[in-house]
Parts: sequence; C-alpha cells; structure tokens
Amino acid sequence: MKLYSYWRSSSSWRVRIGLHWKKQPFAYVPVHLLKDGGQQKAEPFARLNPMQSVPLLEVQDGGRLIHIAQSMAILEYLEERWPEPPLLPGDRVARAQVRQAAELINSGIQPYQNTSVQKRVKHELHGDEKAWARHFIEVGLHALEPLLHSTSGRYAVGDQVTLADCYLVPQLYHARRYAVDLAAFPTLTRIEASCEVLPAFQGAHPDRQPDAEA
Ligand SMILES: N[C@@H](CCC(=O)N[C@@H](CS)C(=O)NCC(=O)O)C(=O)O
Repeated sequence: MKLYSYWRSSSSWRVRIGLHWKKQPFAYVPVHLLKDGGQQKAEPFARLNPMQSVPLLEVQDGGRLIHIAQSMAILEYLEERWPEPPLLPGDRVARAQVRQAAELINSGIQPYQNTSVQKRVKHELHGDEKAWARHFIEVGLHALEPLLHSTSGRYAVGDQVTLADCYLVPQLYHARRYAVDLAAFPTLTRIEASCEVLPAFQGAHPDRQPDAEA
C-alpha cells in the first residue's frame, strides 16, 4: 500500500493517523505541494488524482490496483477493510457526532487554508491570505469547541479515539501556524493533549515524515 502525502498537509496527516492506528504498513510517497509550482499538478501524479491534491492512497483490493483520494473516503475505506481497532463508534448517534466534527473541519475550515486558495487570495486577489485563513479557522473552532464540549470524554467523542480526533489534531497544528489564539478552545486543546501521547498520533506527526523540512 502507498500513501502519496506531503508532510505538512493536514488532510494527509489524518490518513497517516488512520494507517498507524490500524497498524497497516505503507510506503510513503512524497508530493511536494510548493516545489516546481506544485508537484500535485504535474504528471504522473495529476493523472492518478485529477483533483491534484493529497492524500492519495494506492492499494491492492480484489486483484485490482485502486487509487482513492479524499481523506474521508480513504478513512472510511480503511475502517471497512480493517475494522479493528475501530475509528467509528458502534453507537449510531456517536457515529453521527464523529462525522459532524470531522466534516466541520474537512469542509468548513481546511479548504480556506488550502495552498491553492491561499495562492489565489494573495497573488490574484491581492488580499491578506493569512488573515483570510485565520478568520475561517477561528469561526470553525468557535463552533467546534461547544460541540466537542458536549460530546467529548477523553477524546473528541467519548473515550475512544475516532475519526474526529484524526481531523482535530492536524487542524490545531495549522491554527497555530496561522497565529490563532487557542486559549479560547480549552476542550479542543485538552483532547489534542490526550491524542498526542498515543503512538499512532506520534508516528503520523509532520516532523516524523521522510519529507519533513526544518
Ligand atoms: N477534502 C480533501 C482535501 C484535500 C486537500 O485539499 N489537500 C491539500 C493538502 S492538505 C492539497 O493537496 N492541496 C494542493 C493545492 O491546493 O494545490 C481531503 O480531505 O483529502
């Protein structure tokens, strides 16, 4: 199994957590999102993933070599193929709460800080791309804090690690990069601290990846 990834990509990081959590070995294929105008836009990668983004999972299944993009699709695939240890709870209300938190980040925060969006705000619209991203990160985290206050135990939803934690931890790293003051989010940072000590989260951290930069 191969994972096309970029060390600081939060979407790739979510999948790395999932692979480590399920103890599935994988080859790491770096795709540099900035070098040469972005290797995600060049062949051969762009042919494998027309969305021109990471993560991309390459995996053998039923005698076929398949490629899956979109972190949520990949993580749900991993969950169905290797159900243990789980990343989705058995209870359907809890599952909905997990997906709610993950989607808030996936579709409500991360797109605004994405490399291509940042470039367009800065170079084509001549805006302050960092202020732009910071605004949407703050709005999203202000919604997430009370939601997770009501669903969390040790982790985002209850006392088991779930997909919601795979989305939360990388997003908080990027919140810091955009100078968001995390003092307003005590529940989120408490959950992050619980996750950070787990080997799966440690192995998935950007600084531990082969393409990490100083
Ligand atoms: N919703 C997608 C987002 C994928 C995505 O935006 N990936 C970013 C890195 S975190 C990327 O490859 N950006 C390339 C670009 O903006 O050109 C997912 O969850 O996989």
